[in-house]
Amino acid sequence: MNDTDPYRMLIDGKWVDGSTGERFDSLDPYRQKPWASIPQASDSDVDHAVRSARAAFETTWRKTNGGERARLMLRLADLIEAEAPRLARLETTDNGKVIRETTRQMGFAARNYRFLAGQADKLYGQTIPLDNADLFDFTLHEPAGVAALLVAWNSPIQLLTNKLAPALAAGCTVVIKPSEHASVTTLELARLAEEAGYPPGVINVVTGDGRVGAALTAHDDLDLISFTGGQRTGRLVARAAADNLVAVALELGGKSPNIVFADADLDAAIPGALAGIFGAAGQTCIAGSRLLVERPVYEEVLQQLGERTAAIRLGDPLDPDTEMGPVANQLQYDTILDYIAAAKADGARLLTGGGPADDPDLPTGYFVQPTVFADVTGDMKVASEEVFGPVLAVMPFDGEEEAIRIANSTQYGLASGLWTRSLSRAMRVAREIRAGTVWINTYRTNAAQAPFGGYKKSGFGRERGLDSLHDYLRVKNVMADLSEDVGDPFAMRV
Ligand code: TXE
Repeated sequence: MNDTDPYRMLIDGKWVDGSTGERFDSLDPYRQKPWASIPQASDSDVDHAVRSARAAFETTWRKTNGGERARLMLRLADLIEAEAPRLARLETTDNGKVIRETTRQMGFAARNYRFLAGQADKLYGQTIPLDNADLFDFTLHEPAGVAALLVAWNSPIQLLTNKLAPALAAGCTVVIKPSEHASVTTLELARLAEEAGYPPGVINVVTGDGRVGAALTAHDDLDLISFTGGQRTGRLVARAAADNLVAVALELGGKSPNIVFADADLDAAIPGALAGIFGAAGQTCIAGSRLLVERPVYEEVLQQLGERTAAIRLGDPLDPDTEMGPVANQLQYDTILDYIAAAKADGARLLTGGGPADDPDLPTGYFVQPTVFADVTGDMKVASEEVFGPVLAVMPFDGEEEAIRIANSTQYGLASGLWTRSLSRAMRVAREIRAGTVWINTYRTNAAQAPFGGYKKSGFGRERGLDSLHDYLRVKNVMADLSEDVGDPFAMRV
């Protein structure tokens, strides 16, 4: 167990156990041992959290000026930065992501709070000149209200920050529900927010499994729900939002294409392909899990990719030299191995990997070998379904048109990458790809300023960048008649 254990939830400014006293263990996926004890919230805890968020919003928070919101966000960013090594260690222990990645993610989280802090006091409306000069019209950008923020286990702080930073900048209050597989850093971040000076009720955290998510999303006093997770749960969340007519934003992962044209700089494209699928052991929503390679360089790419993949260093995720850690939990481990078996059964050619890691230096942990399948065709499961693990499907193509057709052939549309030395080709293809992100000659590169989100069944709503504020604001139009002329009450005034 660790230094702050057992953890408690934050509701209405108080650190509490669940009202039933029920708890569960969070598992360290490398040591395969329980390492933190987390409370399981009851329906009444969830209700308490939403009511406190509502009370904080209505009584004080929605009137807090943007300068104060910016100040608090900057303070939170400083605290995250100061605590980054510890937060990274905790997150790595909780979900098995390598420390070099979690360390960078903590710095990136701080950057995101700072970027949107800069907007908190610049939520300008517009004055709108109308046809009728007697009318004076302007807009106000007001906070949407109480937001439920639900996130998955693969990057708890980063996924939460994508939602929490715009929510706080806009002036919403929040109830956060982290994944039961990795709740620790969310609770640690809530502690830092408390230290930064956020008033009670503005940030609440309820922990537990899907029952808590279901109770939260079914609550009838929310103004919006923002969810990151799998499609199956995403549908349930959207249904719950529909029942209460609450706004909803969904980020549901992808099956992103990473396209290598024959004129690409392969010295850059091969590491780009590795980054796309083996970064975070493939457990990222933006994983470049389909590598499309133009026929003239297909065999060369396979050969280099196979060699580089076989040399990936697996090990303790807390060791800075480790390149790939274990996958995050037993369920994910089993799911990934099932997908590998299905790819073999479907006739994909196994280039490297293809099963549980058998290295005797890895005595414990949910380790899956980094795996590459070649000659994958569109009808195979591994070409269309999100594996969420270190499994790459490589497919050959002939020419730009076929690359675009294959790239757009799944139900998803979150991210994509393309590698070419031709600027005009890069721009042409970028316009044709139906995805919220297109990377050109890079992959898995993020920026606080750049918006991120899905096309098609990868979801809707945008995170990061200025666009992220839209989900958390409401636009109010205010129109004043300066003429003092009553006019005809039975005809619409224009
Ligand atoms: O996610 P879930 P899981 C994909 C990936 C993975 C699959 C399942 O393919 O294998 O989803 O992962 C909460 N109402 N992604 O099971 O179930 C749950 O407690 C409301 C892609 O971990 O989607 C957790 O907090 N909430 C994804 C959150 O939903 C409910 C990232 C996400 O869990 C709920 C992660 C309910 N009825 C997995 N049931 C991405 N976008 O990249 C559960 N939850």
